[in-house]
Amino acid sequence: MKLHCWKDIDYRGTVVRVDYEALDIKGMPWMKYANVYLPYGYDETKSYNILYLIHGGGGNPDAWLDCSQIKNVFDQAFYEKIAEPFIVVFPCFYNLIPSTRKVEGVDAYFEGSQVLGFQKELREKVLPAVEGRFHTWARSLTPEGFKASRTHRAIGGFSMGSCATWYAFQCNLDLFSIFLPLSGDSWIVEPRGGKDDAERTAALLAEKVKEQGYTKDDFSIFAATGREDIAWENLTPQIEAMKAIPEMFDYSEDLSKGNFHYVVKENAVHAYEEVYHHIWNYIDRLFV
Ligand code: FER
Repeated sequence: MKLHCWKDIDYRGTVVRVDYEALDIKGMPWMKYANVYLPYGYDETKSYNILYLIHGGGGNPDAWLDCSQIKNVFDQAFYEKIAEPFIVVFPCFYNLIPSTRKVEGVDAYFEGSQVLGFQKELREKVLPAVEGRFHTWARSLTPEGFKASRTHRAIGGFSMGSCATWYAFQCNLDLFSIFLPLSGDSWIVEPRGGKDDAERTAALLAEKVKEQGYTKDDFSIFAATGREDIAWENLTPQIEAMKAIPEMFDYSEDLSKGNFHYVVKENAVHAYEEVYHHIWNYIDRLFV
């Protein structure tokens, strides 16, 4: 895999904040925000591809930007024309202030329910707020407008954000066509189901594609993790079980072939500063 190397870039993108109203854990309106990266030279007369990139457990809209060199990945890739400039959105999946969560470790069922619940917020609140303010391929802020532009929209995330990415695959396939689950398995069956019930996880994911009215030609998955990452043992069995359904998940090591890829970074642990390298590695293959 290609590793990212930090480079000073003359022309940098900017990060702006988009506020939007969502619902808190009691169902009451409350204000949230997403950070939005606009590539250098953002021109509102053009239509941009867009990536939604989700934080891990305990994170927030600043986590990716604070804990990795992800901004430099985009600045550099766009400056060097490795990829066409796209917009990147860093939302937050929680519907309560993270500091009020359990501090002693992660409650998997609670985290999983937050990530699943966020799918509705993405559809109804985040996409309209962001794509209403910046110019993407969505020609209207309606379900039809988002559906018609789904090939220009990607979603990815780290850890619980990877779980969110798998949930988007199973219930928001009409919004997104490109998926980057990084260091987290699908919890479609149960927490850690990618490990404990890999076959059923893979079969259900395949079924969800059909249920949503799509085929294997309608998506691509760029999964990744690290060999020393705590998610490796959860994600790898799921990937293997998905490979066993090639009529839906057409695996290829060649990123220009198939619809399904998995890269494991040697010596890498469960951290933003490790997984962000995978975005650099995949960046020229996302919107092609
Ligand atoms: C996984 C391993 C770890 C996973 C999530 C985590 C969704 C989350 C850990 C944390 O938030 O500390 O396979 O899958």
